[in-house]
Amino acid sequence: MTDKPKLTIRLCGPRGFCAGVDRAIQIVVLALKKYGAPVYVRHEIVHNRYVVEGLQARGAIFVEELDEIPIEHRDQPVVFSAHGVPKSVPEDADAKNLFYLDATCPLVSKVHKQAMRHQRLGRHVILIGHSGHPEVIGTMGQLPEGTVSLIETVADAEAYQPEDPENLGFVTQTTLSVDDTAGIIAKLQERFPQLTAPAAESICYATTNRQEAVKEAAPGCDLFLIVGAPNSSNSKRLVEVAERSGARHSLLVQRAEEIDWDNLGELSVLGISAGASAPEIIVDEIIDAFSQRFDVTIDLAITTVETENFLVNRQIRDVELTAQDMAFVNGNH
Ligand code: 2E4
Ligand code: SF4
Repeated sequence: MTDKPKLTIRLCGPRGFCAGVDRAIQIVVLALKKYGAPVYVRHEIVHNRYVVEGLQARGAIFVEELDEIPIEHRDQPVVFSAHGVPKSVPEDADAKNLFYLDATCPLVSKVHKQAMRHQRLGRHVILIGHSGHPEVIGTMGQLPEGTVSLIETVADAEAYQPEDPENLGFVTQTTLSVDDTAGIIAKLQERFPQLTAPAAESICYATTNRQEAVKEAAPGCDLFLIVGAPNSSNSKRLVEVAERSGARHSLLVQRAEEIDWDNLGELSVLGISAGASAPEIIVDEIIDAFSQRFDVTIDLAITTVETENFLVNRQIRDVELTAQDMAFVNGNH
């Protein structure tokens, strides 16, 4: 007999690493193997401190801009993060004679292409997204200044005054709230019936699936923990989805040590999911921390199974990963 209080953990699936994150981390690990340290990475490869520190320990150096790469290291590779970069970044890398590997998620690149297609067909581009986020900076930076307008909210969609309302096309950031975005698009379509949608959905499969799983699991949860970082757009959206879908309270947590055990309130059902950049090893760490204090039963809340897999850049496909490398790349080490 245990005297610990009973706790049911509803563990969402899919959760954690998506195919784009897996690929981006693999690119840095493969580059380190093939070219040796240091490998520079422009911006956090994905928004997760554990991943960044793990790569630093292997010899990666993170910078925000290419200018930070010392001249004597300009023969070492630089990797662009999964969030994508404005066109000016590869141009600048070429001008500096740098060798770069682009780890932009293929689904972000797809949005870039859709934005360029709108523009080629004479449409002013509306980008729905969050100001200042690196993916938004990257997508806006595919097009000349003044040819993209950023819309963040329904209020922005209401106030927007385009020069040519008949010639508009939209794309979105890949990690937005599915429901909020639908509201913004509905408002834009109501005001501009000619507005052209992208040929394919911009919010990606991983964002959609993680939100759907949280939505299903949230009703009746006393607390919903989302493993993820405060600068991770997709993780923050999961916190909102949990609260809106019926969890009494939801929190973003980066590591088990952050949990404020004395202030969790009455707990009998706990939801757990993880953003696309959060490694599974941290989910395990958090479940272990609860198991030390509660008599835990795990209830899997799985809405779909993902099989997506993205190939890494041609130049590094010949490098082999050890089992330990693979465990790190998959978030299990
Ligand atoms: C690229 C695109 O965009 P977000 O802040 O959610 O990035 P994060 O690094 O947390 O997640 C991976 C990722 C990267 C998601 N979409
Ligand atoms: Fe790509 Fe979607 Fe993952 Fe972002 S969340 S890296 S767009 S698969």
